[in-house]
Amino acid sequence: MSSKRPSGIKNYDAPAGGWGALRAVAKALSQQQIVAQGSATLLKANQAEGFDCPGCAWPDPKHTSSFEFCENGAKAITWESTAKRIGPEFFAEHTVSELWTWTDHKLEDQGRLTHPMLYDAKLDHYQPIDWAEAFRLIGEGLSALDNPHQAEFYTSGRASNEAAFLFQLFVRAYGTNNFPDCSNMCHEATSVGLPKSIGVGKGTVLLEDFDHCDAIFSFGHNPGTNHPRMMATLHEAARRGVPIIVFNPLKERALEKFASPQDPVEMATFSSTPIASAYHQVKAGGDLAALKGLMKAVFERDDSGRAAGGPGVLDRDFLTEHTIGLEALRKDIDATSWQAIVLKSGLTEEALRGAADVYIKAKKVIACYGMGITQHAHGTENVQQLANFLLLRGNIGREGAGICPLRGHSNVQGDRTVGITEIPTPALLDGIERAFGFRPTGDKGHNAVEAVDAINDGTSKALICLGGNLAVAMPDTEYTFEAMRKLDLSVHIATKLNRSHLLTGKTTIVLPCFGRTDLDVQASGPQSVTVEDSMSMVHASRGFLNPPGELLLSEPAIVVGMAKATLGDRYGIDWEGMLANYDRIRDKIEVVFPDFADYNTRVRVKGGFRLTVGASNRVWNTPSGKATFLVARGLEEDGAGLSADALVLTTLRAHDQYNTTIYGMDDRYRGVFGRRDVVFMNAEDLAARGLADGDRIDIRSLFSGDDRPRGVTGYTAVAYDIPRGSIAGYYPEMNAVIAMADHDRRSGTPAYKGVPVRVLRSA
Ligand SMILES: Nc1nc2c(c(=O)[nH]1)N[C@H]1C(S)=C(S)[C@@H](COP(=O)(O)OP(=O)(O)OC[C@H]3O[C@@H](n4cnc5c(=O)[nH]c(N)nc54)[C@H](O)[C@@H]3O)O[C@H]1N2
Ligand SMILES: Nc1nc2c(c(=O)[nH]1)N[C@H]1C(S)=C(S)[C@@H](COP(=O)(O)OP(=O)(O)OC[C@H]3O[C@@H](n4cnc5c(=O)[nH]c(N)nc54)[C@H](O)[C@@H]3O)O[C@H]1N2
Ligand SMILES: [Mo]
Repeated sequence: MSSKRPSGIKNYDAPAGGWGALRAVAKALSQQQIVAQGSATLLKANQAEGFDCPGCAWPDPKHTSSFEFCENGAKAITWESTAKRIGPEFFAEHTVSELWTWTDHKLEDQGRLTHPMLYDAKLDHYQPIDWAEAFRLIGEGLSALDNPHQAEFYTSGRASNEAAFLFQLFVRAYGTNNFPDCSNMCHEATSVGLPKSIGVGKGTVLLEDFDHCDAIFSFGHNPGTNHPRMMATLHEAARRGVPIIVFNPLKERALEKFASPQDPVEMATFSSTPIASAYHQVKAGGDLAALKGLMKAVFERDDSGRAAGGPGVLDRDFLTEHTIGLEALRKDIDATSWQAIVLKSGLTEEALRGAADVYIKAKKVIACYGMGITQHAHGTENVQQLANFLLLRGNIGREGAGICPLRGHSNVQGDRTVGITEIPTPALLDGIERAFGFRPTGDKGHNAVEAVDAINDGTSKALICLGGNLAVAMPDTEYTFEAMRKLDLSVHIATKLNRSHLLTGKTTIVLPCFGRTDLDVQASGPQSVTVEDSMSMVHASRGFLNPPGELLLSEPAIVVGMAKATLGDRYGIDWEGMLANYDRIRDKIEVVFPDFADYNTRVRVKGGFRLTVGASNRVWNTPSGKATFLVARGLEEDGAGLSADALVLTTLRAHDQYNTTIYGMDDRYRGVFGRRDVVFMNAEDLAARGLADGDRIDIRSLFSGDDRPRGVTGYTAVAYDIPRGSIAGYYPEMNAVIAMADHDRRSGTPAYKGVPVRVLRSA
């Protein structure tokens, strides 16, 4: 690569973590104008006595008494607890059309929302309204619909169990299961795929299992940026000599080497610890092939071992007692050629055999995975093949082994557990009937893709969002934006201003709510909320800062206000009683979901409690009562029909963002500074198109399911260590390239990480 790089692009050679991370925290604190109060805020995060960092869903170690350092947790907290505010004066000063021209970063960086606001189309301004009026408009709007299925109710995964439970109760009492949810864009492939494999749609490991495992397989996640507290765990495992085998198209710095800010020696000596023992740069979308290759190598080793008179390498006792479906899997893997595996994965047979040998040698294996596995048209199958791989040697349901999906939002898993689902089970309907005396409809509702489609074609006319930035998070930006502008009623419960709020319909309302850091005082006194982490641990969180203004309400209070205005006293639900004391909400959650028995007692124990995950104890809640090997489709279907110059685009989070929230313009570990308008490409792919590092390019979608043109123009190509055939750009900018219809048929998860595209020189 030439030494003259495009502007803002550097070769980043330092380890992840270390002093760079500490410097970034200091910068976040000063930018949010909270230097004085900020460090106190940080010290309270993720402590056992009860504050849950909204940064991610990685669990807290029980034994940590002091603040666990995490750069991006610090950014999440300082971003929320900023001293900046936007109230009526701000909105009087700026029209919505003007705000539309601002960047996503600038919109949110204005600070916390402080007043309920109603959009006035004539003036093109948001105007303050009082809460009673806001609730009245919402109640009126929802009551005016022909039927409840014309409304959509979105949940983003920051909402607490208490807020989400009240939200689903309100919506079910109103009469629909239209629950599009951020999980639909995230780990839905896990929620849909794993129950069929192992009887539960959640991870099976606990944090302690990492102390006992003797190999870790990591697929498609970037913990140095998105789950930084996980780095402490990986750092410890690596120092213990545990092989860590990574499958990721990009060489993510933290997975290569990491300096732990908790380690005084590494900090003092500027040294670091290598994390991955082997780094396999699989092609974007090549995991199905890689997993089939790994299993093929395991089967071959088993055959040869047995032919030589040995016991083989499969865990036969486990397979016989606990599983079904092995023959069918074996047949599929036998029918898959190494040639196809190598072609589709981009990895050599030797590399895959080497990784399989590590797997075979290890007694206890944990497999971790993130969006690189789930966000594909075959995301559900990816997840199931990963489960297959673990099951072959009994690596699920015992100490030191298991499957570990890395959830995104801090309570995305909990929201699903307490009833945010478009497909209610009979048990859920029974539970609500038991607790509240009415039986909600069982009609299947909409997931996120179906909700946007329904809004676009006019079948849905109202949208209420409990947090998030739905329009920007979803694929097909232009299509989604058009849809949002057709709404009769759109309501956003939010902490900060974002672009979804600017996509106004007939009646558009923004309601300011408390965040996780704010002290929530109700009639009975200060309240705690509860959340469930990636490992099914439920624990309490209490805010500790004075809320940013007099007028903000808690999310439960806003849901109760909407419910009363819409439902009156339908079904005699005691909304006010539950709001006065969140213990009463938890008492009801426990009636609906018996797994929460003694909720209020158990959640007050330090560290909280774990929900039942049958598979962790080898209880398989599948129809057969056994763990089930599932067969995925053949590799030849991948990319069938695409032209020879097609590339696969994957979309990534930069180090300075939280989903659609852009904290800053740097992506330090990838060597990108002050810009996001870049696309990472292999140098040979550039050369093959007559392009060079730094050239301006356009990206066109090759999705063939409709005639709608999709693309982005004027991006800068950056030569990068990424497999040939794969390119990468940033989320959410690249959503303009992704078709709504390009999603996993089984789970509805958009194929954000496997987008067929063509790259051209900019005109
Ligand atoms: N600071 C911060 N923390 C966050 C978030 C955030 O935006 N910022 N978001 C939160 C949320 S909601 C979520 S879901 C998680 C997301 O956490 P991750 O799952 O880590 O998210 P991504 O950045 O989308 O990228 C995942 C990784 O997958 C790799 N990858 C891309 N395509 C493929 C592929 O086809 N195969 C394989 N094997 N790998 C691939 C990418 O190179 C990248 O390293 O993080 C949560 N935590
Ligand atoms: N191309 C591409 N698209 C993707 C992804 C990808 O990898 N690539 N990832 C997908 C994934 S995994 C996810 S989870 C979605 C994320 O989708 P969302 O969850 O909808 O998006 P966020 O950006 O997390 O939402 C940010 C907004 O939430 C509000 N907010 C923050 N805290 C609170 C709070 O405590 N309460 C309330 N009520 N509001 C709050 C603020 O107003 C802020 O502007 O995006 C998806 N979209
Ligand atoms: Mo997510």
